[in-house]
Amino acid sequence: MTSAVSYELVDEIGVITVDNPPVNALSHAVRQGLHDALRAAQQDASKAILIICAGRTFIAGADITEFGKPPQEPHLPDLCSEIENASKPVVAALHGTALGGGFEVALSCHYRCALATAKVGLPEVKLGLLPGAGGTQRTPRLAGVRAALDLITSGNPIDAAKAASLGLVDHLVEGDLREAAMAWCGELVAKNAPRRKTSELRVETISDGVLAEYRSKLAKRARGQIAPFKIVDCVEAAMTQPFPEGMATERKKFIECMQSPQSAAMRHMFFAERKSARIRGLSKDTPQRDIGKVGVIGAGTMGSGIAMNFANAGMDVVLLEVSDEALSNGLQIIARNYVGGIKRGKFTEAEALERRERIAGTTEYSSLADADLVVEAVFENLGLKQDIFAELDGVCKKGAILATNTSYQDVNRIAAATTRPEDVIGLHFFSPAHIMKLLEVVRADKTADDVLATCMALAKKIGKTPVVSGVCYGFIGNRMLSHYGREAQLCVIEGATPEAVDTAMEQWGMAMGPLAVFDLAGLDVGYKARQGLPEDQRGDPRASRVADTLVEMGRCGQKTSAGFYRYDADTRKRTSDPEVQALIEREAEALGVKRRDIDSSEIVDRLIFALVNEGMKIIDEGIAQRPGDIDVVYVYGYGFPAFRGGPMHYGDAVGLDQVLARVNEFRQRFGADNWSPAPLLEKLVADGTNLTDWAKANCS
Ligand code: 3H9
Repeated sequence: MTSAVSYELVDEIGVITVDNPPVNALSHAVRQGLHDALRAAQQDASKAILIICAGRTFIAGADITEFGKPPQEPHLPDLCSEIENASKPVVAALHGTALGGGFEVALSCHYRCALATAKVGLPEVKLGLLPGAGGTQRTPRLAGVRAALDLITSGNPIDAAKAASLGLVDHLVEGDLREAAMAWCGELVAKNAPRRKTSELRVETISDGVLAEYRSKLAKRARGQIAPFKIVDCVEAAMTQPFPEGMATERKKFIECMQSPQSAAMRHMFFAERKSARIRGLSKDTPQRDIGKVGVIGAGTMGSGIAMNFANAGMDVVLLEVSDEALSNGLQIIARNYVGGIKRGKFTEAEALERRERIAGTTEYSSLADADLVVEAVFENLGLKQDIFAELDGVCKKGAILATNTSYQDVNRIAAATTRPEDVIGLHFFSPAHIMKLLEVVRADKTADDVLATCMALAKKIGKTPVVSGVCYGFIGNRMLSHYGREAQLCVIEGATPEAVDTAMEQWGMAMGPLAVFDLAGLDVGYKARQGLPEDQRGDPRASRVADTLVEMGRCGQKTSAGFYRYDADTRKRTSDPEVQALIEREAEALGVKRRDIDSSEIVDRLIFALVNEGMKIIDEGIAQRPGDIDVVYVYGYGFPAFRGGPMHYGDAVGLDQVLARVNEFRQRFGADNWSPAPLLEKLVADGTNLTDWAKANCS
């Protein structure tokens, strides 16, 4: 055995226990230990073998930290076939999350029992992979082809009851898992239960048409990704090939995925997301403040969505507005959002009601006196926000956290409006706030450590992915976006149509093209933000020229059914508008811009390298703690494709020397105002290194 796996013979049952915290990942020590224990169990007096795990979960998958390193024997597929070919019945006892390679171990066992609270799944696709230890061959044999396709291409776990209904789990148990599993093993031994080899089951066949339909659905749902299509190929092989050949097909395609840049990008995202929760200079045991009651100021779209997050997580919320009318509008937005959630199957009617009832309305600041946290979400005006914080300073209890949802304003100046700047922090939600995963947590100069630690933990509690940002105009996400958006709009003025720009970016993998995003967010939002800035800080006036004119024509985007595009009032489908094209050509002429053909590779490079270059400056200034944090911001907040790993990972994957060469080319062609290479980019290229290695040495 190894330190990660122990074996004992108890009442005729050979019990193999995996104990490899935190999630019992299948490291080399676990695979070796399982191999050794299986051998021992087959040589002693045991009549059945039980595989069970210590700690919080059954095996949660292959050890992702070993990927990319030379593989060491025993390999997982071989171990799975050793389990299946064992001379005695093997039973898996599942709790927690039996995922990926862990679930494949269970599928190789002859019987599976699970606690009702357990979840099972094959999430490899989320790492740009496919199940590589028989998952694509054994799942369709047990659950049928369609269920296997849904489970493996989505990567989403299912609960034990669903797994049992699909035939993936045989027996649900309650109470103490070990006791219940031992008792069931005893029953199986008593009735001389046979060894049931999953590989020997027949696979039901489905028609080619169904598979073709599945592939065409995936072409939309998983645009640009390779793993989901290889998964369908493997499941098809389970239908058309004998088990050993099917396994060979799976192996070949697994290796292709493992060696793909897409999987490297998605594995990077897995670790970046977990790392982004760590705050440099803050110990893990920093005390946290209790948050039971939350105040939200402003019942617009943002404030209402923000309030729902806290109510959904079981907290009491007071929503404050200046007038009864505005308050009632906000409460209606909330009611509508809950109805939407019921329709989408997010929660039941009763749950929605309970959550809604946790949100009380008020027009009195005194109602916030006992709130543990207040989030201000009024429109972007520094003076107004400072007035609100001065008022909160007078009203709120000692120790309350005072947060602003500002997208752009200086959190230090907002904090300075209070006598307790250490309690002030930025919590920047993304619209729609009750749905989007990203939360930028803005650490101001005087924000106390326990305030920051509390907000990071709270973010997790309300289901967000938090990323810490320092204070600067637009923080991490919107500061970078202003460069991306500038290039998108300059491409339009210089000769590309809005559709050409959006299509190029969507085909590259962005969830939505930039101009369609502007229309969705409301062109008036950017317009007002620009008007609020001194002229010399409004950026390249050529870039916003078309958007400003559209707003002045009353075309504010989707909400007015017209912006860069025209929108169908019912379906919100966008269509191009000749009127906008004529406007673009007029404005270009007025600006003296000679229009030309711009190909999609120039569009993509200008927009994405503008992000990478600004991201480098943000890292250099310490606004972001590490490059991976920026990637998390972009993937979770801006629709950047996870399979490209976020802008900073993408820059590294392309090669920083290539990025710098293109940035310098753009500087020559378009001027140094918009294209000054980041000093960190120049330094890393001069040093012959990349961002990943630099981050390992410089960012904790
Ligand atoms: C696979 O199995 C391939 C096979 O088909 C074929 C092979 C041939 N490996 O998420 P948490 C770490 S692919 C290594 O914060 P939670 C994680 O980094 C794999 N480490 O906890 C973190 O470390 P740290 C298929 C792993 O309770 C710590 O554990 N499996 C792995 O919120 C705690 O993680 C998956 O994709 C791993 N597999 O969630 C499952 N998993 O503390 C991936 C976790 O240093 N894992 N760590 O930051 C998960 O989805 C979640 O971690 C889980 C727990 C739901 C298990």
